[in-house]
Amino acid sequence: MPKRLDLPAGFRWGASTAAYQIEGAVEEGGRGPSIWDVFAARPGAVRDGQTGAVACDHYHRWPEDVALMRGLGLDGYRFSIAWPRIQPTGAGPVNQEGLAFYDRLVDALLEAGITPLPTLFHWDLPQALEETGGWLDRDTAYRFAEYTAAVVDRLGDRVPAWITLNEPFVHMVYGYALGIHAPGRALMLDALPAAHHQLLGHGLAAALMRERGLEVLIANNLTPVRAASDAPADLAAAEAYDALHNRLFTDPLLLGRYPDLSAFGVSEDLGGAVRPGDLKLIAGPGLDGLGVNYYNPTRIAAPTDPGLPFAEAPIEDVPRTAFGWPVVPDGLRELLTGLRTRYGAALPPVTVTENGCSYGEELDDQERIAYLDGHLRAVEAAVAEGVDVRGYFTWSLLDNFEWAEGLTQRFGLVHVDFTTQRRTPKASYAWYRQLIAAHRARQAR
Ligand code: IFM
Repeated sequence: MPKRLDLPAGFRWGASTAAYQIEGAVEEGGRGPSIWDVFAARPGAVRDGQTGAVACDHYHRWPEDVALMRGLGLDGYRFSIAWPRIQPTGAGPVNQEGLAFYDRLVDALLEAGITPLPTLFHWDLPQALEETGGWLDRDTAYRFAEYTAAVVDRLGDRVPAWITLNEPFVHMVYGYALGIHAPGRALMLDALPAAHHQLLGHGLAAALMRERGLEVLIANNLTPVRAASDAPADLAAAEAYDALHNRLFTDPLLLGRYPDLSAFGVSEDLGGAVRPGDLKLIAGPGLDGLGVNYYNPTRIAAPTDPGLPFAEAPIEDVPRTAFGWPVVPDGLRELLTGLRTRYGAALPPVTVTENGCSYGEELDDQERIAYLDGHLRAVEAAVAEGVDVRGYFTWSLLDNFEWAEGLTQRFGLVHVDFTTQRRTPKASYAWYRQLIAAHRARQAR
């Protein structure tokens, strides 16, 4: 039985997924190729040569997946919309069959009493846009707004709140700076325009969603940054890393300015990418909610290589997930309270839009239960310290395609046999269901 958690009335319980990680059916329904189809086909790009071509076959099995969500008693489901299903070439005519897929999904969720929380961009850029520069090209931001209009005009009558982007930091660093995710460019600091253009796309999309009375959120991957020691060189390195990982993606949204990146030798206009008026557009009248994706803290030391102003240091003496990620639940409390300290009244209500862990194939996944319990206790502590946290969406509903790691990292509450597509709820599924039911029963009293 889950232990009692004191979370506010109306706290929303959810689970998250993303299109390329679960849908499969990459050549069906008029979908065009995405950068992930092309990247995953490159020899050596993804572990064991796996791709998202089938993944969880959710495109065909979504009714079963909605039934699993209903069984959990979720308040909300965060999924992403595949841009190449809506605009196969990233611009121009809208593919009605693509919209119809999400239309049916939204209706089924509502019928199951689950509020849809769609993300408009979770890394699967139409390949045609990569060929004109991807997010390095300013024009992609305008194409993103055009695509957003097509989606919200169809679904906005039933979907009140939207997430524009998922983890623009990870997309920029892994996709454009290091080349370990699609589109596979290794530009190091020359990748920074991809940060600005994603945020510009957010700003343009947010403006048109607000005109339609919709709520706007973004899901940022954030990490509390800990200096390896109190030595000035370590502290300065930690500050530089914090500016790059966290502040680059929240300061413009919440404060209307970029952080000081001079430690990287980068100018305030990110090498000329920022034009007059952009920051006003990005900040707009403010977000309706900040989505926080938390996995672990980061420990930073003074640089060992002259190319960057920081070096990552290991976090010692903590358990690790199958991915090797450190398990530090209190880092979530530290992150949430740190956001409030940093942004004060400018911080909108927060929703934890991702948090979870990969472990082996066992159905009796007690490690996952302990992980989730620990992190929810960190949310409870942050709420007790005054942070306005409105919900928790675990990553992930299903075991799925974990990007460069292929099908080897299992984050699901539900086990997926990728040969038969059989879904089997794990012990964590029953635990989460009981937790949600107990919370709801207390509210009803
Ligand atoms: O699977 C990813 C997800 O797509 C984005 N956030 C982190 C998850 C685990 O790596």
